[in-house]
Amino acid sequence: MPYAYDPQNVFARILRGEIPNKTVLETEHTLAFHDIAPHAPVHVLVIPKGPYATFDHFAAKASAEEILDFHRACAKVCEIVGVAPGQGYRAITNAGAHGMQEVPHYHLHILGGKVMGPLIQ
Ligand code: D5M
Repeated sequence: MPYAYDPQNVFARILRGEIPNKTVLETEHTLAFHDIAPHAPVHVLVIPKGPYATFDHFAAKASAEEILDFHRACAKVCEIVGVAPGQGYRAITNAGAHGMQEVPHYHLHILGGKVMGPLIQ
């Protein structure tokens, strides 16, 4: 099945400026902002600006420039919010129904500021 993307998802609306966000970092291809319902003292979402629904969609279809920009932005976010270098963090992504993904635009959660619980519950 080909990859699909819903342009009405909430992160697409943030990227179009239709919904406000608390920006941590913006680059040419990437936006990072604070999660609206944080699960930890630090909870930042990093998203590509391109229309990618999941991690695998992004990894398969984005350009090398977008992929590099995204990961360099993630590293910069870790530095800005003080988790790396530092006490560390957890970076996770959910995909699809089994991953319990709520927003169908690829995003990496960067969580920190406390010791995380077990990964699998
Ligand atoms: O996680 C989706 C995440 O997106 C979840 O932690 C809430 C967050 N969210 C939803 N709407 C907003 C807005 N408007 N601003 C910031 N954060 C938001 P998932 O991995 O898809 O389950």
